[in-house]
Amino acid sequence: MKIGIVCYPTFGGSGVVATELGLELSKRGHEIHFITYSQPVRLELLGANVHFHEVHVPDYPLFHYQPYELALSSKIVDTVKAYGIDVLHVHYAIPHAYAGYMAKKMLHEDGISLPIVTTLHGTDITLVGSHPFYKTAVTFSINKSDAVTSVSENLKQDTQRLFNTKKNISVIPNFIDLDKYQSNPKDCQRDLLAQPHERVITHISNFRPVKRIADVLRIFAELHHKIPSKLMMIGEGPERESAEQLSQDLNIADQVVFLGNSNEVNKILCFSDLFLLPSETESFGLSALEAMASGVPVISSNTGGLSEVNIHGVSGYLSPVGDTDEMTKNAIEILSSDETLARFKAAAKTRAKQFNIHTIVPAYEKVYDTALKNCISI
Ligand code: GMT
Repeated sequence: MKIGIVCYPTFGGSGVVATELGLELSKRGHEIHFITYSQPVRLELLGANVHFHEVHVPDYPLFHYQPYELALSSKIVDTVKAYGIDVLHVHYAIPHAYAGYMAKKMLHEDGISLPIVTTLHGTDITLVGSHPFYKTAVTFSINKSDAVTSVSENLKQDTQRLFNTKKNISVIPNFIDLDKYQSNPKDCQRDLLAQPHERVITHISNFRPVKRIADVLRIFAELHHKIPSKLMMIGEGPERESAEQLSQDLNIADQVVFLGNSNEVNKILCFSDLFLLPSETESFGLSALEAMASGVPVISSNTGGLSEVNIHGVSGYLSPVGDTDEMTKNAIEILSSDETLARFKAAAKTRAKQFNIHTIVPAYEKVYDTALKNCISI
């Protein structure tokens, strides 16, 4: 099958899922065409079966806002015509599902039918999409998609509730390439960042307010008094500066390492002992799954779809959003003895196997088949 993939090419979870999906589909014999404004960050290998088509938005002084959807929908039409794409898979509803629909309509004029599969990732529904400024167009784009998937049962329910839609939504969870997370001792250079007696705590995100970065630092500030440890903060975003300031204010700056964005989170997770994800909302929590695949237990909030990933008392613990006291207590419990830590590490790894890329990706292939068969005519 020839599959067009539209996504955000950045470090965000939706872009990572879209990229890993495209690469895996290409290994399964499909021809993949990424259509986006820059080469996706995890797309290192462009091969015969993987193509990248860049969307250019020329700067024009008349435009206060540059019309990205317009450029994207034109690029989709041109790419579909040039390469004979069978199905378009758009990741993140805004504005991709809308641009996809416009492309479908334009192609229809030329007698070409293009099924659109929309994958909802989280904030496109919970934070941005349901805002009154966008809601009408997002509802329309969801209803006009030939197939809709969401990354958790919780996100499916949120979508049905917030958008009052009867659209059938298939739940296909985030997935993981387990082979990438098998630690190779040569790549796993723990001693560069921590002393042998210290535990290593990690947080990975886009440092947006929804991640509650201050909670990460507060949990760490409490726990490091009881357990010598280091905190690895991976990612970039609007809260990074205030996080660095807070780590000074909490007197933990010497124990916290801000590493910025990384393409190789597996090389840090391989020596981590605990992962912190106290988000305000989280449709799935791909970073928690990446941690678990590396055998790192997760202390998370009990919000959104996190309970579909992290199992309380098994792969880690879940607590109410903002309850940093309980999160700290649970973190200390996991880290206080080598035996308990080893038990949680093993259970986290076992849990991650449920989300093996090789078992989840075929579910997308089925959705493409269904969308092709039932393509809504315009
Ligand atoms: O905020 C992020 O984590 C980025 C965001 C995105 O859209 O790129 O991630 C969302 O999609 C991921 C992949 O499906 C999910 O694992 C994340 O939980 C989800 N983020 C939120 O819901 C906040």
